[in-house]
Amino acid sequence: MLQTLFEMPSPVMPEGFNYYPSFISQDEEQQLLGCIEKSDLRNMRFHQYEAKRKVISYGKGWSFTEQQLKQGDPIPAAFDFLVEKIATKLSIDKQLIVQFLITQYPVGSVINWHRDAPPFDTIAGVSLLTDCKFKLRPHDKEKQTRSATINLNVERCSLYTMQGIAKNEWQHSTALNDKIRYSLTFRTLKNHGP
Ligand SMILES: O=C(O)CCC(=O)C(=O)O
Repeated sequence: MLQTLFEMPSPVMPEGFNYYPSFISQDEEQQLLGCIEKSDLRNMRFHQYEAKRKVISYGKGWSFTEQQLKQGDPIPAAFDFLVEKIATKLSIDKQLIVQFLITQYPVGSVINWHRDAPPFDTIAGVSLLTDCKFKLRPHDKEKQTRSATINLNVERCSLYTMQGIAKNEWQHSTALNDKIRYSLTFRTLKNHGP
């Protein structure tokens, strides 16, 4: 009874944002962590600034400095099962997933408010090792009131997807984490037709 009284209602998310708890199993999480161990993650650079978080990008990555897409190494085959699982959830062909970013958030790191890069259409994020406080607020400054900010507890092993209004008209960020977290982010391109 007490638990029911104090349970927080699920926040109302912007159109185009979907959340799927327990998207991967704990065994799949371990398998992914094993693959990540072999990846050469480097501190994220943004112009002269070096962020605390470490990343490695595969496929068509977005260069912030040059403001264009750059073709990188192909997505390693070890992650195929996850690409397929996400494509199935999105009801798309797996070939449309053209970008894969592994991000390691050391303790005390964040990703600040931003909108995702313009050429991308759908973003899919899987969280490993720990939960994270994921925040969304309108991109339009006049609408950025305190009450307009949405906080969602994005759980370990969950998936979120963002497209349309949620991607283009909202910004997102994460709160400071107190445990190491990995985020696996997959992206499709806009205008991917023939
Ligand atoms: O940690 C996350 O899930 C957010 C990732 C993100 O926003 C990004 O890579 O641009």
